[in-house]
Amino acid sequence: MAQTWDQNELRARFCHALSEMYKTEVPLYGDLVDVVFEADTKAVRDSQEGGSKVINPDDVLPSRHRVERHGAIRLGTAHELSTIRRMFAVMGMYPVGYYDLSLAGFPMHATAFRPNTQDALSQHPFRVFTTVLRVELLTEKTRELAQRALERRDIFTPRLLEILDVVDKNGTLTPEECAEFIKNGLETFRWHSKATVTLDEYMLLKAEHPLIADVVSFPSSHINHLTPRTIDIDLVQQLMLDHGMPAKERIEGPPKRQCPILLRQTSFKALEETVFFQDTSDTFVKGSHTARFGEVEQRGYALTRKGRQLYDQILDRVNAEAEKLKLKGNDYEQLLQDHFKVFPDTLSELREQNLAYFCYQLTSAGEKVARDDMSISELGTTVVHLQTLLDKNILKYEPLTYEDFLPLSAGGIFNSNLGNVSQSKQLIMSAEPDLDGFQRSLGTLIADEFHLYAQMQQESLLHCKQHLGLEDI
Ligand code: OOG
Ligand code: NI
Repeated sequence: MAQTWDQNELRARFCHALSEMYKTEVPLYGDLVDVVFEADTKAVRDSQEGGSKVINPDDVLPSRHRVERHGAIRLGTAHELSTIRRMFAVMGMYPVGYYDLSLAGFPMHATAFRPNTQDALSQHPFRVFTTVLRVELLTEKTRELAQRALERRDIFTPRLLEILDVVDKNGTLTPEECAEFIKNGLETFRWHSKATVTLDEYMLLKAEHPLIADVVSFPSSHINHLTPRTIDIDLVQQLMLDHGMPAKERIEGPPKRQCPILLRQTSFKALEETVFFQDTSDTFVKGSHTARFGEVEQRGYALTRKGRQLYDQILDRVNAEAEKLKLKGNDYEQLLQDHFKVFPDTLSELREQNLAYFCYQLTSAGEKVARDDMSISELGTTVVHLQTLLDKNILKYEPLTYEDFLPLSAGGIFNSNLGNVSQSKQLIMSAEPDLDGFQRSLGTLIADEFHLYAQMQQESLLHCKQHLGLEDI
């Protein structure tokens, strides 16, 4: 069915409106956006002045960077998840990747709602990491309390639900309905300082796990952080400290490299905010809650399964050794750098060893070959090896950007923002992942992120093959 609205445009507008709302709710996030702008401007200037840093100007302007950000929300029920799925689909955002957070001791699992084609990503790459509580991993005491509180709330406005029904029934949205969609959609993510539980109940939930309290105690699924993308995260970290912002101690993820891989992230620590808890006599008591923060990320190359395995192996070794030797701070960074030396750090090695995904394109010489059939025969055959086309400078390649998340570094971020966790952590850590259960609640299948990258790489090769008039590459 032909759509009557532009999903990419709606996503861009929604992301902008959400960012503006979050700036008024968490002013420090606005400061962070300014710091990112300052850092990126400086990084571009330095690279243009011939500094040592190699920055691909395509990565800078006009680019995704100015607008790019991700957010994170936490949901409580299957109904909330399936409705969020319908809401994000209106903006061209679909579930990609399954993240089992029980590995890090959280009674939750997650997916990322994001655009899933290169075209949509290049138009506006907004994504939302969406966690869902696994009530079956709670103790009986908190499970009942959580279920009761979650049943009572409705995180969607009635008008939003009507609009979603219109989309499902007719596949159409008028410009007025799009505007209402944004206005009503924001309500789902708005912060409310009035809790839906009593202070005692909150403390009980929090004692089991601070995240349970965050999911269950409020009438909406407030956005818990927004994350702009930067081209120089080390500089942002430095500037945050210079500006006296409560920055996290270290940048999560891989170390700084010539060829950046996956994702590096840092944040300012969550703020303690005043909350009014229900009282038995329908009045409120004052308390506080710590959950909302601002984060920043630098995106690197998407790794293949093989590349990702190597990354995970190295990180596991680093963490085991750091724990044994009780290494922290600079010592930890040094250990990380040392261990990552075995991860190839040139584009050609990453490609030849099948560690990262790439997009192939015709060079200008290649374009000439494509225009002039005669030159094709110079290649001698209609089936040409990819390496030959690269050697002959007919094709070139560039790495695909990693569009997803790193649950373990997410774990680091969770931990630093929510204080210590309880003994029930051990129990949670022994739980199995539950992809089937997640998909059942979602009401659809989750796309495999590796599959999406492989498909993009394959499509770029197909495109080259067709242009060169080859049978196969
Ligand atoms: C989600 C954390 C995941 C990231 O950047 O890895 C995330 C959460 O805190 O709910 O956003
Ligand atoms: Ni995040």
